[in-house]
Amino acid sequence: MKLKYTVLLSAICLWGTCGYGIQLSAQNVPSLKGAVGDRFLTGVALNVNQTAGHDTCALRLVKRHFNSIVAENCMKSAEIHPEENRYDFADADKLVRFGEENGMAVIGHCLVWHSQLPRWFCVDEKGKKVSPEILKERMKKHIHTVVGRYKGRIKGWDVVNEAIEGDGSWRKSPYYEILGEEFIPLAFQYAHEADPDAELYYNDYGMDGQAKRNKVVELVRMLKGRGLRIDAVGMQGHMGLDYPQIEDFEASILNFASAGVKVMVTEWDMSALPTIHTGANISETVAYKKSFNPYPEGLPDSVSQAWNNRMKEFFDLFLKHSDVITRVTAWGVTDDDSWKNNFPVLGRVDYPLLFDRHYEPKPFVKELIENNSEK
Ligand code: 9MR
Repeated sequence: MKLKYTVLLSAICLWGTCGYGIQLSAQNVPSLKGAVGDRFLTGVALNVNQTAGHDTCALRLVKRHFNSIVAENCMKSAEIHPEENRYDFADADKLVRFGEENGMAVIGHCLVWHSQLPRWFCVDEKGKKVSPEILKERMKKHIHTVVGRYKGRIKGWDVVNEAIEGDGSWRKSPYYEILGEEFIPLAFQYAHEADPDAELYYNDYGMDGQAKRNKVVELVRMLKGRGLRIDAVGMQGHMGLDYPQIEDFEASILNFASAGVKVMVTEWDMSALPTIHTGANISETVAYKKSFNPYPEGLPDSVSQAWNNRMKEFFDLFLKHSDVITRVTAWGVTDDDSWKNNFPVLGRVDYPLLFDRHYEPKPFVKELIENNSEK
């Protein structure tokens, strides 16, 4: 009797703390990954609070609904390689172990990126840019060490992140300034040397734009032309209620696929707040104004409906192109986890992810699960 009471009580507590998502966590209850099936991997980015095991409600959702994970931050070079002779693998190790224990495809993010780059990486002790030879050596060592550590355990790597501007020109990153565009094939070469079986990706935001789309196609062709491995292009998929146009997003999927690579939606989220700008470059922030943060207490039904309809439209697009799309990854578990609460304006309350702050699936996710479990 006492035991029954305790079990009942803990069930009520879990319900109260973690919401409907937890109910879905019970065995044999339909899930998002079940609804998607083998059409593509259903992925999510984890933060360190989650990989450390603290956010247990989120972890239950992750285990139930997703079959692929990626590190939101802990594999970036500033985190994993803060000083030239010091690596910090603690969080990344936890992430990889969690993925393995739960039979998930683990994705590595990211090897070469101008942002979250440790201060030492591209300069000498006097703060002057290092020579091309030194930067090549550093890149090689970084990539060989990180990729090598997880050899055979990571399905694929975002090798180069955000190297192209919206107008189709090369981003003038420290890598570019020192090595020119050559840093890109070098990074792919080093990654392949370190784990010949790992898939390799180019990842970027704003991929619906024509100029960037064309440049990415050119880049894929250049890498392939040199005999280098590139498996997929990652379209980050940071969206808003009024961008991107679904036709433009679709055109990019088709263009990338026809260049001979698979496509992944790697960082999917959709802001429900007024659009300030459409970029994802974290240095492009804007000062807070009350009018930028209109729904601190919750989304009005009309906005929620528009958001859900638009998310469904995009999800249907991903399903339509599941012959070329191999993974769709949400950039965080619940709305509370999202970087969008602080970008491009610090301190807003946004609603961009698949699960809400009570760990409940959003209506379009619920519908997707329910429709697909009836079949
Ligand atoms: O979501 C990430 C946020 O927590 C970090 O502060 C930020 C800087 O490292 O990076 C965010 O993730 C970015 C991703 O790594 C690359 N594409 C754009 C994402 C949003 O800025």
